[in-house]
Amino acid sequence: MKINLNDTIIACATKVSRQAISIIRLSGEQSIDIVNKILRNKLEIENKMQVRKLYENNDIIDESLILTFVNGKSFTGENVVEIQCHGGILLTNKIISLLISYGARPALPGEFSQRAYLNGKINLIQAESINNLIDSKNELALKINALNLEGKNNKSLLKIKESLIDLISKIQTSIDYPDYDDVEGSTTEEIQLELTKLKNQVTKILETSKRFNILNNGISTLILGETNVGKSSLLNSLIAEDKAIVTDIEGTTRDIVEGQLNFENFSLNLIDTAGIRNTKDEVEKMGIEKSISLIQTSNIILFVINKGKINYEIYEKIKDKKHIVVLNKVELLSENEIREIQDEFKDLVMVSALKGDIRNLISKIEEQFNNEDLLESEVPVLSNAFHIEMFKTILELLEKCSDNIEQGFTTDLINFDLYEILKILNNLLGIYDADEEVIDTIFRKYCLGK
Ligand SMILES: Nc1nc2c(ncn2[C@@H]2O[C@H](COP(=O)(O)OP(=O)(O)OP(=O)(O)O)[C@@H](O)[C@H]2O)c(=O)[nH]1
Ligand SMILES: [Mg+2]
Repeated sequence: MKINLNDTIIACATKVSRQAISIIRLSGEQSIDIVNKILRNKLEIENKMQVRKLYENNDIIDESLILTFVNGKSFTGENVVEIQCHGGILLTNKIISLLISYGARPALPGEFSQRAYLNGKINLIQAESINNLIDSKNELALKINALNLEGKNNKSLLKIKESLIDLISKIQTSIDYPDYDDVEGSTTEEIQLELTKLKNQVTKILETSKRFNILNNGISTLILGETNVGKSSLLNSLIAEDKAIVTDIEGTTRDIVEGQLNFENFSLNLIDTAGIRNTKDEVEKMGIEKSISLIQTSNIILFVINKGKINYEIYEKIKDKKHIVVLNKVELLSENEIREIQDEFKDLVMVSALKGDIRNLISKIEEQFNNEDLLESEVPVLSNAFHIEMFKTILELLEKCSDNIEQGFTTDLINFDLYEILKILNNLLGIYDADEEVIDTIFRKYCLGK
């Protein structure tokens, strides 16, 4: 369905429920006219807060604070009216229905943000960070999403774009003026150097984004080990809740049990699994297979061991992934026994899930996920899978350009791919007239006086 962008749209920005105030928002050319239909004292066409009585035919239905945004000074860039009416399901719905009957159309999900993007008020990444801000699970994610919303990404994206346009225009100039062999920076070595710089920047963006997304969505943390080592006890102790069943019977946990643990700067999505052992029980076997298959998708593994309960086969599978070896039931071991295990696993962390003594593990986890640097980083952070794909395509195109130069292809072919990249960047930034921009740069920076 093609949506009509000339419509004036309406939606309740707050939940429609029994509450002190509901905020009904309209956006579009007709916003003020439509709202005026339920007022006697018409709205002034200004950026202003105005108090008005609302009417249904001759009956007063409410007195509300109304905010008007005109001359592009709104979130969407269109005329916007926000009615802060008294809350209540019936009243809120009545006002919305009345305004729909006077010409407003119910907004589609995200349509206000979509209009803001189309009118150049926000870029795609900012639009995404609105969702993320609302869904933030921890303080750091909240701060980073707020910075993205503010447009922190713009600066860095614009810088990349500037380097790209610079490169395109140098190449273009050397194509257009083949006799003029003095266009600075257009030798193949210089172009390769610029491409490498761009590739490094894009790779950094993809890496930072990956870290941020793990942080934003929760770190998938697998608790793995032999039966009876205390995995479920550890889960319960970490989340301070009796979520998983704990018994001294081997093979108690057969399916996964999940729990969430929020730190100030990150969250763990904990997954307790079926203990690993040789078993004839079909259900337990399936549980064990599931535990092992989760190794691939987890971000970190807590490999839980006890004396004589170390599964080396599993350790081989996880040792090259991010992991922490956790020696549980440490209070049952002598110093000698501990030393023997420590000789094998230098970095192990000792805990007693039963006694709730898990401080060492918490500190180790905090060390591993110190993400404060993400806040300072000037690198843009992408959280939408589609935007990440766009950047992966940019990287592929840059690599293709490098390869093409290496193989001696002409520079016009390279510029063709660079233009593609520019289109993708412009799309993210909400700008469309790529060609004009390049021409602008040629004339301003590389005018050859001909
Ligand atoms: N002494 C001591 N006992 C513990 C500790 N942690 C767990 N246990 C006991 O060890 C037994 C097994 O604990 P679980 O948490 O069920 O072990 P599990 O690894 O989940 O076992 P499966 O689900 O069978 O794989 C229970 O009796 C717990 O009370 C600990 O730190 N110290
Ligand atoms: Mg268990």
